[in-house]
Amino acid sequence: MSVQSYLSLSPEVAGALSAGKPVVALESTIITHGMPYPQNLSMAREVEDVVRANGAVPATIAIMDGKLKVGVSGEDLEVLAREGHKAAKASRRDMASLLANGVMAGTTVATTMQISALAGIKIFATGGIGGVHRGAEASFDISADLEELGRTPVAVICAGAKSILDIAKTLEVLETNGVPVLGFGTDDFPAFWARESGHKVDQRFDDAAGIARMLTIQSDLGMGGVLIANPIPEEDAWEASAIEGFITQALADADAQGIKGKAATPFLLQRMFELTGGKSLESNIALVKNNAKVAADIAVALAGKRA
Ligand code: PSU
Ligand code: MN
Repeated sequence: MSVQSYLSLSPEVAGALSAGKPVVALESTIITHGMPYPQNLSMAREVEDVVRANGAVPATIAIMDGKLKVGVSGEDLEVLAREGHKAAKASRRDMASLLANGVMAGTTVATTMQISALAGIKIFATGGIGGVHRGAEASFDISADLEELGRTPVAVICAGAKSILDIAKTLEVLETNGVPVLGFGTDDFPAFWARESGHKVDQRFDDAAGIARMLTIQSDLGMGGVLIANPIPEEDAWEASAIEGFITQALADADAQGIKGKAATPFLLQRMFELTGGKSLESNIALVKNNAKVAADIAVALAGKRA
């Protein structure tokens, strides 16, 4: 069967894509594994609303009913949010097995990029990407997101990488994989809850039009993904020093409980939620919405260039 036969596009997304209208992909592991219910559901709905309010069509992507769904319905969003950790977490290697067994799954950044590319979507907004975990020199735990960014031509708008990861090593691997790391209005690569990590981005762009020009050239050159790092809004940001203690504690807890592999990121996010009395989640939701806005602006600028 053709690749297309595994895809199921909502009528709205299919219509927008064939008309050349701006579309922004959204991932679903953030719904199933990244946030607790019911905040995950309200976040998912609000982020779709932000994309619409800024002139683009949202396409939340998930694996459901034996299909790669692009633009899940309101009911499907609710099913994903309630299912939470009972759903699978789909990375690149899981896709064929999940489809073969008809298993429901949230899609990670890597898998959402893959499915976006199959559907013809160029822009994708999320919170934070996976990266090189602290201690990776022993565990070898490096997210498949970094490899996918190197090969799949989709631009990912994120708030950087969380400092539960090793940000310096994450940036090194992105460089090895040939991934441009752009700062949106910043020279410093943001650290998710904090606006700065102390590490530089490759290039800074101050508006969506500039990014759209860059993405057009990247595509003309036949190159892979681009990472666009957009700092969390000032009013929702933490000082790096204020959050480091919680991160150290969360990492120590993961170690003590022997949490590793694909369970690591969801566990650390949940521990951060508990340790910060829910404040890490409020910031997380704010930064995802901020990324959705920038992604919609870039998608609109790109659609204008093609028109
Ligand atoms: N970071 C977050 N929230 C998330 C994730 C990362 O703040 O929900 C999810 C994304 O889907 C990302 C995945 O692609 O975790 C990375 O998982 P891993 O480290 O196992 O590759
Ligand atoms: Mn991993």
